Amino acid sequence: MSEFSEWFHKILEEAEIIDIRYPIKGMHVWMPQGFKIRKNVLNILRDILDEEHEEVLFPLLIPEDELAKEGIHVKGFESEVYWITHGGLTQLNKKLALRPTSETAMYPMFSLWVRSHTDLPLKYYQIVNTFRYETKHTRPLIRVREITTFKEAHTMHCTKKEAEEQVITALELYKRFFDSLGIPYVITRRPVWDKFPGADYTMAFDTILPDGKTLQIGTVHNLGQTFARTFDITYETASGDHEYVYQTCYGLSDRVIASLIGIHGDEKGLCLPPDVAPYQVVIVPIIFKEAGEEVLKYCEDIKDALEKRGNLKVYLDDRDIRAGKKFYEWEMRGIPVRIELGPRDIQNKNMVVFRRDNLEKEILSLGDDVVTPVKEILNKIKSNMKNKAEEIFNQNIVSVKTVQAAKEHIEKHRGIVYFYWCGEEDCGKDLEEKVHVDILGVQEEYPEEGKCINCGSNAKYKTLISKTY
Ligand code: PR8
Repeated sequence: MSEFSEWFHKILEEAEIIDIRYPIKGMHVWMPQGFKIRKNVLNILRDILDEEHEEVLFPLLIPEDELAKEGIHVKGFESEVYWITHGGLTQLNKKLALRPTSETAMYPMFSLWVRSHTDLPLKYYQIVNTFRYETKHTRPLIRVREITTFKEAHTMHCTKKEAEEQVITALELYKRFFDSLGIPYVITRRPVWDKFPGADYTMAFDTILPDGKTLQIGTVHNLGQTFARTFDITYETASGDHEYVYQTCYGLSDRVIASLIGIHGDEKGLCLPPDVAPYQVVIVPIIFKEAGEEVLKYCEDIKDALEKRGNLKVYLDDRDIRAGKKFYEWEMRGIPVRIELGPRDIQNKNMVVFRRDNLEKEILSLGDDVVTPVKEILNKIKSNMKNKAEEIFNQNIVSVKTVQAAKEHIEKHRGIVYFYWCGEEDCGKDLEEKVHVDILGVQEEYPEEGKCINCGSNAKYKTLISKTY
């Protein structure tokens, strides 16, 4: 197990994010702290998506014949599908699949819903669990067999151009989402051999985890008309003709939370951006016998003000245990701000504010308004965390001129390496083998004259490679 992997497992357990001891491989239990983080992340995501999508909820089970209809799609998923064969003691005459994703659950229904060009565009999403019998090594939140937090959006459009524009829109929505969590990313177009089964092309977001391996944290697929033809999703044009719709779909998963934890965490444990932390502020009263009540009263007033006027989530930790133990616990759980308050602080009209992101203490005056300065600190924490993560991320992306240099760099430093490549599948696979990496994907077309780093023919793309999860 790598150092990061060990840290990650330990923190999931100690910070009570998930319990991985559930007796099915790749399926885990969300614990209260983890559930709160997950809920806050989903609130941000829903706010963004609700601006232009509508939320729906489809059944978990997909009839075998629907799943099998789209040939390329089913081929891509056949080794990963869980099947239900019995209802009680009765063998079902049609097997039912646990959805690995919901195209084949949704699109037969879409075919009933879409009638006219005036119905389009249609943009739906759902946040559900999906099941994939992953054969690669499973890892909590990173590669699971029950993806408990699968956000899938599905859109339909009249024209190819509109679907292409929707891909750009979806990328923008995801950028906003990841930016708000301070998760850095690169966006590439996946090579053809790695696109979503049935898609025309796939765009992907990848981030770098602390061990230098990249994690795909979101994908946007342009489905063209492939599924529309299979599931007969047509609309009537203004002139009365019938046309197939153009579709896109895009998804995110528990991996967002894995990267949130991995990227911002440190040797003390979790470090959470204020917007998703279960509490933004924890107040620890420093109580001595004689001044206990007065200190608690002050703490309660601060809590009240931060909650009511500041609209913040605050926890007053008045448990009868040592303050040092409380400090340790809340640091490990990544709560952004800790306020410490004892009799001497009250005398001096001060309170101590500890920042989890840089581990520094500031003294704030215990004046009329505690809300504004605490909110300012929370904003600073948010931008500091984002900047820090981006700085590290950018340091881990380098360009190389030769295959040998790519190999040496990846072996030594991991991270992302980029260069120029011809775009041919044979050459790409050869490269992957030589360097023991995956091609993440390509970015803008190569603008100047240049040669492919591997085969020497004309280079077409800026290409990113890495060791991947
Ligand atoms: C689609 N259909 O399904 P995608 N564990 C955790 N996260 C995972 C796993 C796993 N085993 N497998 C995939 N992901 C399309 C789009 C509806 C929505 C995450 O696309 O197969 C990855 O971050 O690319 C991936 O980008 C995302 O789910 C969507 O899965």
